Amino acid sequence: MFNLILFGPPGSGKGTQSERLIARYGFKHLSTGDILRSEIKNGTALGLEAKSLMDQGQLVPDAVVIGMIRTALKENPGVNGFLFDGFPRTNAQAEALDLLLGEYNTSIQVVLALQVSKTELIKRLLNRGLTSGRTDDVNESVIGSRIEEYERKTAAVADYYKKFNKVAYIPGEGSVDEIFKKLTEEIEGRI
Ligand code: B4P
Repeated sequence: MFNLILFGPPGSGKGTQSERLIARYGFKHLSTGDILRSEIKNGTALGLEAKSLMDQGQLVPDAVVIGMIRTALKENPGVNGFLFDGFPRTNAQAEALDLLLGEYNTSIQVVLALQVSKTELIKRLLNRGLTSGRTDDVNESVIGSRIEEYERKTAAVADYYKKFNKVAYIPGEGSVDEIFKKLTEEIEGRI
């Protein structure tokens, strides 16, 4: 199994590049953002709890997202690898993920960390907000809070994986094709 994390701030291209990586390599895509938005759409209790936090640009509690990933791993036996998109977002989530993968005798091979300037992130998210219908993309102050949450709680996740020599930094500005090429080069050097 080849498991990877696509890492980066909100708007860095995780969702965009995940789609292409899945089409190329057949990984099972696990996006905690997508799972949470589906819970909201279905009006579940978990969705209701998540919505108010997401609308303010805050992270959903660790226990909730770790539980979602535990379920997703159980529901997908026999895949050739997982692509984690938007997870882990805290060190507690990273530690939990290592333990969960250990239960299946597997681990994370690489963390691909997309690097994008703050100005470009804000521009992309506001632009997506024009068409996405995502309430967390339309308001610049909510986008600012998401970037702050990233700096405060998520950026340190890269340091956690650096200790195990698993992080590759990828410039995330330029065309989607150029960035995809760099991601595939990193993956193919490790597969
Ligand atoms: P996510 O769904 O993970 O959303 P995101 O980080 O905003 O998006 P992403 O990074 O995938 O977007 P992309 O760049 O592809 O999270 C949403 C919320 O859910 C979080 O704020 C949090 O509240 C909650 N949540 C999720 N996971 C959680 C967890 N593990 N723990 C706690 N809470 C959690 O796309 C952005 C835009 O850029 C697009 O319009 C795209 O077209 C454009 N773009 C992409 N690449 C580009 C390029 N190269 N050039 C120009 N534009 C580009």
